[in-house]
Amino acid sequence: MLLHVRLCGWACWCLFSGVFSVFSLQQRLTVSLNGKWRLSNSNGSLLLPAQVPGCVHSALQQQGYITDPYFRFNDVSYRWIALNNWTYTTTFTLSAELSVKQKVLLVFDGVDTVGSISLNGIALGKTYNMFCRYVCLIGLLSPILYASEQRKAHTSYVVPPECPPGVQKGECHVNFIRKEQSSFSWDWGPSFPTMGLWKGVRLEAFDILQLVQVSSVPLYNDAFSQWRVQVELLIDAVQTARGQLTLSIPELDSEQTFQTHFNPGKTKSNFTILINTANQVKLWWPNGHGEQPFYRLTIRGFQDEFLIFSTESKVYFRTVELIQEPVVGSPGLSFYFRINGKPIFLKGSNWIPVHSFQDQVTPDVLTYIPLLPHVCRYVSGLFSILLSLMPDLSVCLSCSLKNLLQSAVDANMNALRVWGGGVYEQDLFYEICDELGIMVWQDFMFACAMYPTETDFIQTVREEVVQQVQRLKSHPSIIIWSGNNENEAALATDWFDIPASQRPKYIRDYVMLYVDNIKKVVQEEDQSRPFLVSSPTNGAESEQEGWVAENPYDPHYGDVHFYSYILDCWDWRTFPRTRFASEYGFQSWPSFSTLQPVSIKEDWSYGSNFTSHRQHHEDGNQQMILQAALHFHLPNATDPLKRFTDTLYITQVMQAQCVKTQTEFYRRSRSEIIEGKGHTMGALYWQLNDIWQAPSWSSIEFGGKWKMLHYFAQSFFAAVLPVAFEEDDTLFIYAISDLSRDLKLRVNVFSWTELDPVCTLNSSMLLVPGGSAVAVFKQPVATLLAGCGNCTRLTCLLTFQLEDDSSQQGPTDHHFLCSPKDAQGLRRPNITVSIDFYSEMTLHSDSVAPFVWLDVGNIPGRFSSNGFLMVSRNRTVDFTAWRPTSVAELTASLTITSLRDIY
Ligand code: BMA
Repeated sequence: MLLHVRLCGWACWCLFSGVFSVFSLQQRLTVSLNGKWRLSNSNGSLLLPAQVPGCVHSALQQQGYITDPYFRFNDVSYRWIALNNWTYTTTFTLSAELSVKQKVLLVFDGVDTVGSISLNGIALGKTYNMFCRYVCLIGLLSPILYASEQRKAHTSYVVPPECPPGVQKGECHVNFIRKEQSSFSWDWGPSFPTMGLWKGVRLEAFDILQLVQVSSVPLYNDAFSQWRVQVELLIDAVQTARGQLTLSIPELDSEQTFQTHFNPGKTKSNFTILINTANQVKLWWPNGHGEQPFYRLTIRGFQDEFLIFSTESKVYFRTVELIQEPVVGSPGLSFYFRINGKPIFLKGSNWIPVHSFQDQVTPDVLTYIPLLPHVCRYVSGLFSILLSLMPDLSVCLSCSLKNLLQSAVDANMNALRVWGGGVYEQDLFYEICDELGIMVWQDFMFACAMYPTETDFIQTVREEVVQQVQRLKSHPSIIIWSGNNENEAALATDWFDIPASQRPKYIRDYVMLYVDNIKKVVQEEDQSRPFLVSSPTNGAESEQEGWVAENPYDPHYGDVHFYSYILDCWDWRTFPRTRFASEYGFQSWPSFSTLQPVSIKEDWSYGSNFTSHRQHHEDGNQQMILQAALHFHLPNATDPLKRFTDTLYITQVMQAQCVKTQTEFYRRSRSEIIEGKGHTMGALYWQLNDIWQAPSWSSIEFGGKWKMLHYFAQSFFAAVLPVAFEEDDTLFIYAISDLSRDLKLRVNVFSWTELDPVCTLNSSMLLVPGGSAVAVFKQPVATLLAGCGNCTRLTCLLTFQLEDDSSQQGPTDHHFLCSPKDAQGLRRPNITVSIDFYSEMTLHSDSVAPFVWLDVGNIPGRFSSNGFLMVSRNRTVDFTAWRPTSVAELTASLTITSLRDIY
């Protein structure tokens, strides 16, 4: 059989005819068509092998037609690829066994994006939506040309934005194609409008019926104090058949059998299994609040006592509620999540696509490889040989889902928002989130744009939503569905200069897409979790106002996105005291070792063409420098490379300190209402990860390396955290705790010139209830300094920590009494280091050193802490390598930078 896929994009289901006969379960056959296909461009001048799943860019690179698409300016140089049409072709033999089946389906799990599929020259179907599974043959159209044609055909009114801002070097009209919206460029990402069979292709052949999809949703009945599990089966049957279905969760002594019948074609049926109340059900909890236990659910189908299918899946029990109710002392409504009845503060960040080419995202489960001291000592030569034989691990680590999600949890996050301009992530992503206790705020894939509402567009979106909700709803990690990113705000605050007379039409379109269709479909498919129409939104209040609130950024309602690059980020008064901060952040540059492989020497200055090419946010490079200059001396080295790397460093210091200040403000606003605002219950900064090597808001670089911000996040998201701030020259320190604890505070006052504290203050023990932020210290700064040697704001700084009876609880935090650029007595430190065979690094410093940054270049791995304030002579830090390394390699690669080293 000759299978063609001309690219444009869906999952097609193609039906092959078969001979009727009755077979049992064992005769269901699946034949993978993944592997090597042929790929050609429209005039046939390029013909090459291509891996499926994969995309055209990856195939061209793998076959040596192009070099690394991420190198220098290749995002623009390789635009020709997405302006062409491409055809994927394969041949396969239909085995005798397969061809006698009653039904044979050709299934495409993901086609990117607009395509037509033919088999032996016969057209089978067309694809239009990257996010749908199609059953059918594929030729792919240029997504850029398709989007532009769709735009041209839409003559009655404009659907903005027409194009992204010039600084993004992107392509236009991405809102006209159901494809990853950021693939046409974003303010942190390149334009690589991909094409390909980005998920698997297979033949499915069966008799009688096959189980296409199983999902299960646990529901709790308060009145009866009983759990039940709603099981939904999507069954494809060849003919009407009667049968029995048995659901069982043996560990909970629960089993039920149902008489049922299967109709021909694809049908959905729901069954509910009641959980035996004699059992104590173990609940799934978010990270930091408990375990993530699951139970095995077995589903068996019988016909005439013959087993015709059997499958097993995991069930996790938890409830989720989004609470929007009046708040005492505050106008508006609360906005927080209750999991298993417990209010939970969401700590985390926003997730964007891990790679421009999704086929290069790896599932890799990292095994940490510690240095083996004895082996190392004697066979260090062997290690070098091993290293040279290893594949380039940094390539796969960069895209490892496990590595990124583990990094989120290791930074004490309990939530991630899968942002609406990317992709619905692969199953593995949600499975890992289930296992790690990461709560997922799941957007639907619409962002920063208006969308068409023609019938075919709405139809494909409805299919997309049905498929995605059915695929994902069994995951306890997903705690909310959210319709879009910032489209309510775009309408409310008129991003696209829509004339007042036309506004009602756009609002009608908005309501039609997100409320009348997406919301309705989601609620038909899943009643077990809340749905929000947009982010940011005023939630229930937006609904009252016809779904587009006058001000969706109102801090008294819903969630808020807040960015300000110009205002001083050390001044917490500039931040909105919102109910829930779902986006906020500052940019920084990744480290030199991340940039080096995609650049050359002439690129390594802050004013180079490369540096401005990779910056996709208007004035971004300048904003970082201006923000940094508010509190720090800027790098002034005469050596151009040192000046460049010092500049990368200072942008990371600035970002880490800014996001720390803002996050601490949100966490300490949890229990208070001030001037009618507060009870903040979420802090998700923008953004966790990067799609390529470029400046962005991320805390993890492309390649998996933690920026200084990510090390800071480990502290500012800690379960127990002390936070200091000033108001009218009075110093306040709050104890914030996710857990109920008796805590006391210790404050150390240091002079910038000395490594021993000038004085120490201790508070008495106080009960800090779980889930609260409590003031534990209040003193005018002048009084505090007067009692502490000759300290002034310019000569001294504070560190502080919480302790229980026996030990320190949570991290040590710091508070500067002036900008470090004004600090008197801050000297350039001499920091020496020794590294042992366990990759433990012992640092020795001869003076106070702020923002001490350890960097081992391109050795992948991470430190136990980094970017810290060194106020002691000695400090040990562990380095966990993600591939074998040696003391010699670490020693040769290690650089140490602190604030005073850059000027
Ligand atoms: C928010 C996001 C993204 C964007 C980020 C930084 O608006 O939703 O669209 O990348 O800000 O500008």
